[in-house]
Amino acid sequence: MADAKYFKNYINGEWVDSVTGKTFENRNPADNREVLGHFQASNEVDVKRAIDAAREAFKKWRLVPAPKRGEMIYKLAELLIKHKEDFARQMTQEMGKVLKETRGDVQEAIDMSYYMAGEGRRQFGQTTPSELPNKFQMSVRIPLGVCALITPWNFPMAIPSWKMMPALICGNTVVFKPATFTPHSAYNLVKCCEEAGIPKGVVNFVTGSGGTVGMPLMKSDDVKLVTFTGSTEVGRTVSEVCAPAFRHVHLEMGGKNAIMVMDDAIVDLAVEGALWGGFGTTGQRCTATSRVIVHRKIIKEFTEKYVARTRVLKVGNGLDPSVEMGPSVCEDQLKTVMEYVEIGKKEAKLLCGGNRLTAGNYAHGYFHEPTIFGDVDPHMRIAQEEIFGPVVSIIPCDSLEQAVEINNGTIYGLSASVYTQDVNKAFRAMRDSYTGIFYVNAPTIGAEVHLPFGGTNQTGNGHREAGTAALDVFSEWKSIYIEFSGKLQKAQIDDVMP
Ligand code: UN1
Repeated sequence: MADAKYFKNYINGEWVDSVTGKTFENRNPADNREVLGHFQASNEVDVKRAIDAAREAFKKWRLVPAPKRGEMIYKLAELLIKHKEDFARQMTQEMGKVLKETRGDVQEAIDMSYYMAGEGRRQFGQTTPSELPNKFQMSVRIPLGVCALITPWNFPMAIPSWKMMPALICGNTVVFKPATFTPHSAYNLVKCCEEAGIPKGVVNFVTGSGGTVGMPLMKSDDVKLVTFTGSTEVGRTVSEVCAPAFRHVHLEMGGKNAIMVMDDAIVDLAVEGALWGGFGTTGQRCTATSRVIVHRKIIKEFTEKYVARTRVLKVGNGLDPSVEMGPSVCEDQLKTVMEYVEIGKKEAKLLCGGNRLTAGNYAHGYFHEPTIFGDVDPHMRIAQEEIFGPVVSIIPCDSLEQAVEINNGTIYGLSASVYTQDVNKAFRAMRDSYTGIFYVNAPTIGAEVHLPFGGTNQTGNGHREAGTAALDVFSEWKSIYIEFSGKLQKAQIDDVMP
């Protein structure tokens, strides 16, 4: 383990040490004895250098034709394909989710790169008639400048790509601060940027903590936009720190997502959905299904089947292809899970799971049994607060209307779904659920890159990433009026009617 690799920051096209001379360890959550690498514990001086490099590089990058920028991003996508298997394995090692899912994570970055490469030839604006004769008008997108990307550990390559690719295609330069639990996946992405020929200073990479790297990024007047994915609590801080300068802030935060299972649903399908939505990524998705609202007429059948399937889920090291659920990402996250399980035991009825796993191969990892609570009241803490772990609450309901009301009754609004065979119910649930994402006969996870991703209420601040909506985050509109009348014409004042 002593030969674990030593990784550097990437500033202005050079791989450099932090001025602090300090590093932090990246460890495997499935076996915390395993040190995977040493990463720079950077500070505000490193951050300033990265911002200066990005500001300087912006002068040229914004003038590179967008289709050319797209070609580089396309090349980056091809490099991700080439390295997909290695990157997936390294991701499983550093954050624990199973190999199938980490392959999906890299694939999502590939998808986003191809998608945004294409935007190099679109980024459409509007042309519109003028109210005056011999006058032309249009709107065009312009880049903002330096963007700070502060990204989470649960989708270590996908989510950075949701931010980086639209930022770059719009002509911005970036300083990328990845989560401290997943610097290796971030490094892999940045290495591909370098190899794809993205010019020096356009993508800068600084590792370290939120306090020493994230905070100076948020406070810098040279940063035009901060895009952050993480907890609602930290998002509030980002918002507050950026508010005095009116710095643009894009936030993607917590969720308390629900599946609504109606009495006409195909129960087996709903069970599979709740299993994947609840325990995929060990419940560590902002879109994870943490509530299942089930019609009383079928709740017995649903619960029995769901519990039976959950009991046999194989928990373990995500590199083992037979494993279905990996560990929590770290000790703190596991503690949070355990605290909520204790709260749940007092509030509701424990149906399965409920314990940390410590025997045998589990001894050095952050493993917890997939856990289900029944008889949950929608107002209980386990039904209201984001847990970010393998804990699901089953909440009974008597009608679609009641299910929707329960679904809407949290401070979040990311994703929701309904299982029903009745098209009328499906459309009503779709219309009345106040969430940014909605599924019919599918769980609350599984978004694709070409539709907007984000949520209502305290999940977000009104923006969306992915899809063309991402372009609205990473560009400003400029409206342009061109006179070819050869005279002064006055909008709203001249009467041009014959
Ligand atoms: C997240 O929930 O944290 O929609 C991101 C999905 C993935 C992304 C999830 N494509 O499930």
